[in-house]
Amino acid sequence: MCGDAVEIVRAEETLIAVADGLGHGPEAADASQAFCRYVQDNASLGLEDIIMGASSEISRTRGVACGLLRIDASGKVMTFAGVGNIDVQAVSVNDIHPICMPGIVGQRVRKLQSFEYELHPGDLVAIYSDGISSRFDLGKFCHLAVQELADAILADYGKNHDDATCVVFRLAGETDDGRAPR
Ligand SMILES: [Mn+2]
Repeated sequence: MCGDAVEIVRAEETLIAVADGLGHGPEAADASQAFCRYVQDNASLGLEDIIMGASSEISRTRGVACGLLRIDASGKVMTFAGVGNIDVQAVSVNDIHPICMPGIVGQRVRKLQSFEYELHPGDLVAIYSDGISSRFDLGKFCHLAVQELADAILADYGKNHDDATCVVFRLAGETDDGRAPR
């Protein structure tokens, strides 16, 4: 069983959740899936409220590391909040380097912080669990369509002793120089 889980809630806004249950096997999967259910049921809350609420909701489980990424209805603003070893890389005109707070959701979360960024058409963003080595350079994969890109990152940088998750999106619309992004 995969100890990681992903939830993507698409309404006016888009919410992407990546969770890595502590350890591996069924108990890790139980934790990450419980986290994702909470996200699905509470997708309209603020990111920090989702994480705090989930932390008490899943306290009977081993707990998870998580990353939550929201793209607003305009598609122009991205917000991120996370706990533990979930990482984000982006190729954008802006510097997008959010960090996760220390802790384990479901066990102890002391402090949360969210990060807000402006997005532009063509921006490419990857959010991934620590089963993917963070040494990869997302910019080198830019020429690929998003599914191929996620597959390539998993194939080239997935660790073989951990569950691995990688979600990639590219913002649609016309880029500033008039090119349509792939
Ligand atoms: Mn992991």
